[in-house]
Amino acid sequence: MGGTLITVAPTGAEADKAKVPELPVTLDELVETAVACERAGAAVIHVHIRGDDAKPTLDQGRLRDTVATLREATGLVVQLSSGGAVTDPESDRLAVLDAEPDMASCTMGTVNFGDDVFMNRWGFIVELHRRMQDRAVVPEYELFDLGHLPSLARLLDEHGLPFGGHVHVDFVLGVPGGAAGDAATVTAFAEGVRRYLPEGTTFSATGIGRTTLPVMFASLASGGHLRVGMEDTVQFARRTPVKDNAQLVKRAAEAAKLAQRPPMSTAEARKLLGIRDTGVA
Ligand code: KMH
Ligand code: ZN
Repeated sequence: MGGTLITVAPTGAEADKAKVPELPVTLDELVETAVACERAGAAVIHVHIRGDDAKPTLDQGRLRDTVATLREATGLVVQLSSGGAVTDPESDRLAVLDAEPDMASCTMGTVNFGDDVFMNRWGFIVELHRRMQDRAVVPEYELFDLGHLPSLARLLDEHGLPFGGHVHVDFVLGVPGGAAGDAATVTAFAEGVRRYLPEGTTFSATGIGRTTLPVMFASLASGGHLRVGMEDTVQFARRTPVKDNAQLVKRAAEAAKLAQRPPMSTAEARKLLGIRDTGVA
């Protein structure tokens, strides 16, 4: 078995900078965190950006600057979130692809999201998938519930494989309203990948809040990859806030080494995921 792909999700759209001062929200903070996380073992960065008011935005100019600056400063695979915040309209979420990232997320169904609803209509999913095929952007399919597995099988069956031909999915577990963040659920998802998705499909998993550790260890035990970051948890341990994203990546890298599947380099990640050549090593 090969190495472990570590994705860092440093910001998200939900945490409040006023309550979590360590959250990277400016471009400078994001780049500083990206450099530190690459050094600690991350190969992919899942990016949500914030405006001057530290609130989530999908501003096109900022997205383009962010992609260019991260490419200049790091070798990380740049994955933009097309999920945005629950309030973002579909048109803005589709326009994320205009910023020409290496990858973008694509959530495979509507899910309750705490007190909100994270809306992902079938027609929207199809449009996002097809635009990514046209623009040579590699999707990371986000699965919040078991039903998202057969939905992805249907998408691939009706609309073809993603750009590059490789299918990579991420289990997002422990969202209130979605699948639970525990080892049994990771096992069920991993089994579902084998049952519904093309041979060679790879998966990572992330656990929200206190489910981070069980999901991390269960994913490694199931042959999966890891996503960590302050988008998903701002607590490092009980009563101990996360210091910074690199602290979470370091812990994931240590766990991966213990599992004898050390972190993949960015070059290995590009090859595995089938990222188009943008001149970045
Ligand atoms: N912020 C959530 C509503 C994604 O990035 O694609 C959606 C999310 C998923 O974070
Ligand atoms: Zn996200």
